[in-house]
Amino acid sequence: MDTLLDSRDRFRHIMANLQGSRLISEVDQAVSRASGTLPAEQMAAEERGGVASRSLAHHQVSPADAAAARAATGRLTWKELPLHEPLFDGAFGCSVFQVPTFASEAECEGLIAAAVKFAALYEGKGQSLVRVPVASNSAARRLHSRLLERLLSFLESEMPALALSLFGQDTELASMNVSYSAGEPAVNIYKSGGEFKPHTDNEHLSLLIPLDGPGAFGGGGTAFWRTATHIKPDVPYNMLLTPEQNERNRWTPPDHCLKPALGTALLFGGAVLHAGLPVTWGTRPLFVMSFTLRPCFVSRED
Ligand SMILES: O=C(O)CCC(=O)C(=O)O
Ligand SMILES: [Fe+2]
Repeated sequence: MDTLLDSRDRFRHIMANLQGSRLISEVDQAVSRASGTLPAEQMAAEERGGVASRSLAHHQVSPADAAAARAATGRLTWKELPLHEPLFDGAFGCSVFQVPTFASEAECEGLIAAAVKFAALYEGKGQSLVRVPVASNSAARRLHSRLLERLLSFLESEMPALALSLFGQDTELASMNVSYSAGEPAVNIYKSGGEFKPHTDNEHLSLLIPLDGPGAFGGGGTAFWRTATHIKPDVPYNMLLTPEQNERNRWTPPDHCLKPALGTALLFGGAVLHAGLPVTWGTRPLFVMSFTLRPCFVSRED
């Protein structure tokens, strides 16, 4: 009974949040750069911050990092790309959200530098996509913690209805337990020929951040499909496609391909079908993090 009431309350809360909310259609929010503080400047201020005093679900975040994350979310705007009509008001699983300038240029550069330094460890011979786990080095870990903190603050303050529907709460997200898709968070480095075939990430939320602008490579970009499969109807479909079935000439064209500016966050739910399209020249570095948040239960000794 309690559970039923809880879920009804939760639903009411979601609907209340949606009244007049920005989530119903594609809307650009007004830019609130009241302070005019640039992320790079905030970063410099953060670097002077003190020792970690609280943990962000496995991550040590300095008070300065946490404060800067909160301040930084106020300047962020977002827009929604609905992949198809939601089945009901407040269904988020079928949209891609874009948050420009989510990561600063300096943060993108820092992640590239850290990934490139360790790429050789994860690179197979002739491989055109290398996935460098953030766990491989402390510089990348620190940048990842900062981005995660910023994302959770952003969700709490700017997209509480989304947070509530995904995680079951819209506050104290940083105290929840976070788990990631295997090998993530990571920096994907695509070279010519590199691609990521269509798939779903199957976690609560995926965050992609291009670390370099669309001028740095040809081809590439993240493709999205509206439907659960990208295979033409004449191909016999099963959940585990053979490589032959998954040939590109058997794909239906993607419904969208996004190549946003460096530092833009792309956010989407775990059921959204997407792919990294083949890079034809240059290098395409991308931060990727698919994660799930669960309540942090504390065992009690009676
Ligand atoms: O390259 C992309 O845009 C997509 C990458 C991706 O989907 C992944 O790493 O899970
Ligand atoms: Fe993915």
